[in-house]
Amino acid sequence: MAAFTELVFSGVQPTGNLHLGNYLGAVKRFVEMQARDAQCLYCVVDLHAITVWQDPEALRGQIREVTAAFLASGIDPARSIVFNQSQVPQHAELAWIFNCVARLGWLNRMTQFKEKAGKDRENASIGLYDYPVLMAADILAYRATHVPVGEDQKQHLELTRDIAQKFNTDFSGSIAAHGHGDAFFPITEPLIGGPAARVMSLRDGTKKMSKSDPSDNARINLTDEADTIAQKIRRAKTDPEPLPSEVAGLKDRPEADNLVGIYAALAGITREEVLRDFGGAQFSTFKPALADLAVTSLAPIAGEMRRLTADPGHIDAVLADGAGRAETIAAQTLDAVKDIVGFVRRGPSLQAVR
Ligand code: AQP
Repeated sequence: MAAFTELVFSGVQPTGNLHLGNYLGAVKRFVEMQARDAQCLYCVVDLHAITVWQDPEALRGQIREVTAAFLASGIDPARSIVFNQSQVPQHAELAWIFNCVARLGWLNRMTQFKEKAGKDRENASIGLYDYPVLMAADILAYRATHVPVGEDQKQHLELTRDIAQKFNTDFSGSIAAHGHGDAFFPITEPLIGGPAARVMSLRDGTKKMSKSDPSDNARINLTDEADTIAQKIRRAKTDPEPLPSEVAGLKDRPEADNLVGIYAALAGITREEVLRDFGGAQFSTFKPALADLAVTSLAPIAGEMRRLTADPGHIDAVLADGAGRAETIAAQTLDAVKDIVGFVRRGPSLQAVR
C-alpha cells in the first residue's frame, strides 16, 4: 500500500431508499475526500443493516445498489477501496474484543438506539444495541484517522474515540512491549460539516430526512426520476415569508433553512452565497431553481446507477477486489491486537494462507 498521511473510512447501510441526506451528508463528501493525500475505504455496512430485519433477497439487491451509488457518484474503486463489510471477517472479530472494552453505561447513553428501538425496547435485537461497538471496529480495523459522516453519527464517533482511548490505556504496557509506542489506535477525527451535515425531511424541517420515513415525499431518493424530484421540491413544506438576505434570518425557519442548505450543498457554495442570490425571493422563484439544480445534479447519478445495477457481476467483482485489499490491512491490525491482548495466534505464514 502506498504511504498516505491520512486513512479515511466511512460506511453506508444497505437498507434501501438511499436519499439526498445520505448523498450530501456522506457519499458526495466521500468523493471529495479522494482528492486528499489519503487512502479511502468506503464500506457497504451489511452487518449493520441486519440489526433490523432485512429480506435476504432484497438485501442482496440493496448491497449492490449502494455500491452502484458509490461508483455513480464518482468514487473510483481503483483509487479507493470499495467493499461490503461481511466479506471482511475482521470487523466482527474486532467488535467482539471491543465489546470487552466498551462499558454498558456508554452504550446506554446512545440516543440512536433509543430512537430506533422506540417503546418496544425489550424486542430490539442485541445487534441494534451493540451497533456503535461494531462501528468502532469498522473504523479502527483500519486505524482510520478521519471519518466523514452526517451529524447523526456524531455520538457514535465519540464512542469510537472512547473505545480507542480505553484500549490504549488498558493495554498500554503490552502496546509498548510490542513496539507500538504509547498508543495503538488513533483518536479518530470526525469530519462532520458543510451545509448538508443534517438534511431535514421535506415535510417537516425539524425531522431528519430518513430512509425509514413512511412518507416518500419526505425524501428525495437517489433513484427518483427527474419529474419526481421536481414535484417533491415543489410540494416541500415552506413558510409564507420570502427568503431572508442574511443567514441569521433563517433561524426559527427550519424548512427554509433546509432548502437553502440543500441548494448550497448541491451547488458547492455556502448558505451566505445562496442568500446573496436569492435573498428577498419568494419560494415560487426559489423552488424551481432548486428543482433544476437537484435534477441536473442527481439525474446523471440515477442514470449511472441504473446502468451499473444492470450488471451485478461487475459490482460483485468490485466488491470482491475491495474486500481483498481491505482484508490485507485489517488482518495486520487484528494480528497486532491479538498480540497486544495476549492471545496465541497462528504464525505469519499460516495467516497468509487464509
Ligand atoms: N438526513 C441526513 N443528512 C445528512 N447525512 C445523513 N446521513 C443519513 N441521513 C442523513 C448520513 O448518511 C450516512 C449513511 O447513513 P446510514 O446508511 O448509516 O443510515 P442512517 O443514518 O441510519 O440513515 P437514515 O436515513 O437515517 O436511516 P433510518 O431511517 O433507518 O434511520 C451516514 O454518514 C449518515 O450520517
